[in-house]
Amino acid sequence: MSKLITVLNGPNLNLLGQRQPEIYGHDTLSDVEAGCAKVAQEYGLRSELLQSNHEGVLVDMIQKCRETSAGIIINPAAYTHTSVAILDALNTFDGPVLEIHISNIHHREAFRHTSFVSKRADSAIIGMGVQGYYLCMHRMGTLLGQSA
Ligand code: CA2
Repeated sequence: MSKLITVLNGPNLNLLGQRQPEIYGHDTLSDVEAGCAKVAQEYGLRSELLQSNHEGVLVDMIQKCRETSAGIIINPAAYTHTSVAILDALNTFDGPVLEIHISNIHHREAFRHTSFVSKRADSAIIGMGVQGYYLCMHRMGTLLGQSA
């Protein structure tokens, strides 16, 4: 069975492609799911995309990854800037963790300039639109020693 990469998404990202396209673009989360699956397949990996608007549910999802997943790609959305609980959960996960932000958080309000998750993430991609998810998946392929 091929290794699973979990792509976790935080609050409001279910609205991707439906609001604020000037910041987040036109692609939906379903488009991202399909794009991630395609790149994962190139590396002989599988991917699943999950989204929740609730901090505790995201913590539960991360804990489950300890048993199911070889790597985590995470866009924690607003919880990026607030959640010690998500950071603590990620610290219990042994595999690679890659952080992605669609927008360039450093060009935005000061409260978006800090990331708790970056304390744990092995790398981060910021401000490359949804392409950032696919770049993270390529990086997962490399980190997990899979050839494209
Ligand atoms: O740029 C990113 O990916 C963010 O993680 C997105 C979060 C924001 O709180 C972070 O500071 C940066 C917000 C996600 C909201 O997603 C929406 C998508 C479409 C329409 C409305 C919200």
